[in-house]
Amino acid sequence: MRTPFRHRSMIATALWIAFAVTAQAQTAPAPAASAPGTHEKGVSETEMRYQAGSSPLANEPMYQSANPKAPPMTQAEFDQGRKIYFERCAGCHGVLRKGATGKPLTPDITLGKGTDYLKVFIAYGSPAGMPNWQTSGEMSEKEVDLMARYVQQDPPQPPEYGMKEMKATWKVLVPPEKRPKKKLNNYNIANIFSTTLRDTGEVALIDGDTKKIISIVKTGYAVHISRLSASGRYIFVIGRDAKINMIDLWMAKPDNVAEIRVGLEARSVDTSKYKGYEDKLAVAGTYWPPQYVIMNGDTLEPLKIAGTRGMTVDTQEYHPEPRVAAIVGSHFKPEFVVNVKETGKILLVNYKDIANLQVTEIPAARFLHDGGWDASHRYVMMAANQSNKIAVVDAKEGKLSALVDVDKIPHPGRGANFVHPKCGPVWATGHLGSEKISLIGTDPKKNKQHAWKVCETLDGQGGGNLFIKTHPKSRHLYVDTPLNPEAKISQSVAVFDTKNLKAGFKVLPIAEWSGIADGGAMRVVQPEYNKAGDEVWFAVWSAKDKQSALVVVDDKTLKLKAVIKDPRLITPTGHFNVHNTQHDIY
Ligand code: DHE
Repeated sequence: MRTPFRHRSMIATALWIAFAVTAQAQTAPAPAASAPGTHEKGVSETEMRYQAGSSPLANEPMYQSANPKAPPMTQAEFDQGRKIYFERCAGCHGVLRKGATGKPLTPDITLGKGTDYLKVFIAYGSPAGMPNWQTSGEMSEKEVDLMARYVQQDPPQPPEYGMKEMKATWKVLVPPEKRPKKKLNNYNIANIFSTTLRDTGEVALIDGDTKKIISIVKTGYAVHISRLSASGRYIFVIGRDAKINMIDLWMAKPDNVAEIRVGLEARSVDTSKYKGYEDKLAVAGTYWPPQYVIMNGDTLEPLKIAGTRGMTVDTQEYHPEPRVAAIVGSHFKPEFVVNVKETGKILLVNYKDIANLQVTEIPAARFLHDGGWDASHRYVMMAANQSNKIAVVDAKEGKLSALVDVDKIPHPGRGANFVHPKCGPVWATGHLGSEKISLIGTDPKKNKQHAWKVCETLDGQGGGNLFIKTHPKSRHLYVDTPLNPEAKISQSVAVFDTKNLKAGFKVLPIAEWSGIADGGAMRVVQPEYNKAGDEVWFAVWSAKDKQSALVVVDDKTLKLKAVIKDPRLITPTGHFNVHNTQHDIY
């Protein structure tokens, strides 16, 4: 049965689930069972909840400035308010409370509203998407009163983080000259998977051939993604605390060879992929401070930091904290493609001459989040999720090719490329806010009439999709729905036959196949192919104290092939195949 978010209560439940998902790594209590159910506008709130995950900034010391007009607060109350703010509110309202996907909450606005008004607002929420923190049981009456007073104080600013701070955390654990001169293990490293173990701050390196865990490597807090060096030798892992670990796959037992903390909060890392620059540079973007840093690809030595504060793409107003979201390395030029979320700009950062850094600023749309390459690797497709658009950038010409309207809250991960029977090559995205899957034509030469247009829209199982995947050797397209409020949908995936899209989708009950009896949520996340493109791996993401697993599906038969279970596989989420990630195959 096809189940989009048809009912308000489902949307509301999804919001709470999404919140629980993002907050899982933190100490925040589980959301109350009762869903808010008070929001009329609805679906875009899913993303609000999704973004409302706890920030590592909650633990940063910040200065309390006394605003004589604001209601008094003791230092202890202020510190508690700050902690709650960064655990619950900053993801939407911004670190400096200037507004992001949520409304601004600066004293010039909040003081005029007053404590009583703010208390009602926080307790009961609003139709525009503010959650009902008190009536949902998420905050006590006392906490609501505290937060109503807190948001009238001057927003404390987390510290900046520059070269000095980066260098102080930078460690080369094994210098390049002491590293192996050749591969010292027998692993087929192109088919290793790096699996995020979100809540333990580790990645599991898994041998894709034998399905055995090679090693568990310590990384940053609430670790987020893994990316590969151009040669496929090094894995770069970034945590939400902006810690990067560089793992050498040539070692007898692959392990960390360098690490650095590049800021206070981050999500993205990538490497130089252009010919002649293979393994030379790495780049990471931070949520706080709003900046990106180019590093030596061998050692992680920070070389150049560039800030992203500036004007928004549409109203051309100053934004003090535009976060850096996805970054990809171009194959066409010595450039990194950097998404700046709040200003809605895509930067093409040319790394040929780092001292005289040349940056091309492409106007896209606000709230750029994730995205990836088309099959030719010439066009990069980036989701401006709150704008319901996909921005297409021509990496060869350095220009915006199109802004394509799609459905509610596109969330492609890196997307999926295949050849459509009518439209030629297409790139696909699913949506957090609906069951739709948009297929966008990507061939302006031979299929011009379909290029940069939605050529077909498929109906998937339901909203709450995060990742979609296919492989050049496969005829299947897998669509997960981990944030769907219905367990049946969040615990399974839809699979389409790309040669016969009209047939609709089949449902694979991945969580059931894992054989886990009591995993709690058991969300099925992120399809990822092996190197050969004949297996697809899924994470069955359970609570921290429950059993999780990886489930491997035979792509030809769509039957269960293997289940990987191990007490060390705690909260697996993303998993990244070395070969496919190295070559941007998706
Ligand atoms: Fe992610 C990619 C940000 C929550 C799993 N996530 C990304 C990227 C960004 C991002 C900017 C793109 C990185 C790139 O390509 O360089 N993610 C955020 C958030 O801000 C958000 C919404 C809230 C938060 O507090 O972090 C968030 N993400 C999550 C989750 O809750 C997920 C499902 C589980 C987890 O591990 O935390 C999650 N995000 C992922 C994964 C990718 C990702 C698996 C990589 C997808 C890919 O195919 O490349």
